[in-house]
Amino acid sequence: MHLESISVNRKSLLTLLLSCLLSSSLFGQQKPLKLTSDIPAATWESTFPMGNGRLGMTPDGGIKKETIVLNDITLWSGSPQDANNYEAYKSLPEIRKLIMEGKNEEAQDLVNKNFVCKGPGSGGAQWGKYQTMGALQIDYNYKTPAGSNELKTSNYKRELSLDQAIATTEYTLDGNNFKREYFTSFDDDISMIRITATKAGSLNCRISLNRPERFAVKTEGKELQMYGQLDNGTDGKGMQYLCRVQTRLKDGKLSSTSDALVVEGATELIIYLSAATDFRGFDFKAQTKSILQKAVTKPYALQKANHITRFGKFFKRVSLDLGEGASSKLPVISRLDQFYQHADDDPALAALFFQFGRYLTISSTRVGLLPPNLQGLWAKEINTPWNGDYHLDVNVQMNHWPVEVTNLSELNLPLADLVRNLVEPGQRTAKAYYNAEGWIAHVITNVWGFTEPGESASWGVANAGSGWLCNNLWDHYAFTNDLAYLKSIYPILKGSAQFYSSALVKDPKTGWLVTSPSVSPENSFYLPNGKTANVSMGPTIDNQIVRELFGNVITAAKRLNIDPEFRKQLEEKLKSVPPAGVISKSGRIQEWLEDYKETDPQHRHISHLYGLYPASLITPSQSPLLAEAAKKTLEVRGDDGPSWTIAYKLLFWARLKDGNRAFKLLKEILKPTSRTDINYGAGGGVYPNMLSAGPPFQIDGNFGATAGIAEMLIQSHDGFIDLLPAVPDAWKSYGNVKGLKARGNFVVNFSWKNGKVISYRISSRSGARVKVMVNGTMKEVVAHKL
Ligand code: FUC
Repeated sequence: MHLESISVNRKSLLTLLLSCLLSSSLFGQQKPLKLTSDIPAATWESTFPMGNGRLGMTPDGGIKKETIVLNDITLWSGSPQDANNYEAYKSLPEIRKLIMEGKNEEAQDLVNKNFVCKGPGSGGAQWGKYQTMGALQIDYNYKTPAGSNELKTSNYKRELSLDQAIATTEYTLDGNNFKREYFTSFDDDISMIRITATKAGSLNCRISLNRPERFAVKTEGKELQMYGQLDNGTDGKGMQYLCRVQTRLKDGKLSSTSDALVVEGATELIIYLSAATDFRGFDFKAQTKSILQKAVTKPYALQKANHITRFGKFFKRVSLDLGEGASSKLPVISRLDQFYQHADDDPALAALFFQFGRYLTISSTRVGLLPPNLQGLWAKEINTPWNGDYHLDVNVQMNHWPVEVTNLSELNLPLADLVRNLVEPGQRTAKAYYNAEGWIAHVITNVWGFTEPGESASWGVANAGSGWLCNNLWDHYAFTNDLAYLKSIYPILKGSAQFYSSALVKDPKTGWLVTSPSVSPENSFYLPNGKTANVSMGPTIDNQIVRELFGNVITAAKRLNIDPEFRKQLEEKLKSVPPAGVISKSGRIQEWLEDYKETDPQHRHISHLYGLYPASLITPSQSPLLAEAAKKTLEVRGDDGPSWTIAYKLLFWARLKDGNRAFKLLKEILKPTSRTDINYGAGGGVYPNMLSAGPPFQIDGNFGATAGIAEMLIQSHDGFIDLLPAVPDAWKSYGNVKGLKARGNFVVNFSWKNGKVISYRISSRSGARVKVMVNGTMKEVVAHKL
């Protein structure tokens, strides 16, 4: 077998070379990856987000007054709590009996009474919230001529460079060019802002810190500090945080008031912001001090270069070129407007959006810390929507869907850490409610390890959360082949499988083993008596998740050569787990064990297609009938919804190999919007900063769409690498991608023209053999050794 780096045929290669020579856009070159705006951000949703996996910053680029919202991914109110109802298991037999008798609404009443968490759950202060760290405010004094209040600025520009993770604001005032450069350093772990003016000594400003609540500001010499302690829901002594600000000036003078730093007559000003919390006992006071002390003495150019290099180690792993766009040079808001009208004209916007998703992953999580929450790590408020927590019925999983395929593998590990911390509390919950072995987490969690059912039966008793998380953890192994990692997560996966294995009940009608009680997130259905309920047994998503989890644990036990007894037990049980899908009378995938009519046929959750994506239980080649039924399901659900829903639909259609339909959904998700009200129905899109709008801002739509674009270009869930499985007409003429990952730890580069792959290169560390589908032909190749 020869090493494979093929030329598909000479003729097409010649055509390609020729077109490279003739066209100004060189093949394989990525377009500049920038978000731009020609006005200051009037809303937070127009600010460009920056983050180094811990610290976040969103400057609005204001000319007179600049507000820079600050974040630290660990800043949470609330505290650990035990909200288990230890009597709940006593109601379990009755709840299950009522469900088996078709009295779901009565069962639901009983769940609400005895089978939810104790206390207010996610509505309580102990649950907590991911909160903003406040804001840095810079008030500029331009010393305008006497009597004139007006600032006549020109050449205003804000930019965010995705490949450097640096934002800038520039403008001219009275012939003086001002420039601000911002980054959250990947090297010094500090936020930095460098402000320059071309006219010597013309920079005057006041620097202050504030927060909507729980903050105290003071200066200590030339250092500005903000300290606060959040509510923990018990004795008020919750998490503490500290921000320290110091500056470095070229020319001019720095002074301090009791609560601000004042800069006069500088030509250059560098602001260093060091911040931290005492999450997990972190010595935040000492740490912020030593970080700051080191940073302020370093040459700025070196700091900037080191930041770019460290960030680039992640970002540069993948490049994507889909061709030049007609409006590539325009501010992002105008590009979005035009894209919605004429999506085919700006393929570069899709590439930009894809890379923006990767940028957001790199910026919002880091190894050893927390996974991105509902807002990544960017929150401007105290009362963050849905507490800015972790939802386990799609949202946190979606946040991780692009991670492996877009070559950011290690950024999946913070999720594994979060899940590891759920095992112990989840064991208590498994016992309290199901008298079962293993561990379970239901539908929501926080940094405090909450695993109990939510406070309402209608959504809170979903059984699939922990199994779904485990399947996400498995993906990291599937993509990396890392046996040491598999060994480390095996106890987590096994514990989850133990839960389902001991908690499943036999459905007398079919003999299948199913969960009970549970819900299909967060939908409800009509009972034959006309009443409605959410609670049922064996909703399809649970069956698919259990099937996948058992399969993964069986494979893991084999690969690790351990646990033969448990493996056999699961193999036996798996025979009675319901199939990947049941086709309903209407030709769709049935959402519940019974063919109930749903109360909301266009419900935003499409949980019963879990088997199609992210799992590979339903594929057009292996299970064509189920794939057809999945299409019908999607047709009835429609194409709209909150942005995460649209992204999920994009992924489904990509798996169904319908590139044009996936592209239609990409267009939907890129619909410009400014809505920030809480929305459960139609209305998703993106804000002027390209962050996704549920509305309100919720980052899963960005991550889901990024995974979706990848899934249109490459798939590897069916035992082979499929190149260009769902390419839409709009991207057919030409494209080039480098660095995507496929399951089995392969790195894949390829390019195409007129919808056909014209060259590809598959590499791996082991130089393994792999099957690859190229232009409809299956090949078996040996990967290049990395
Ligand atoms: C789930 C979804 C909602 C929203 C929330 C954060 O509950 O049903 O639409 O995304 O999470």
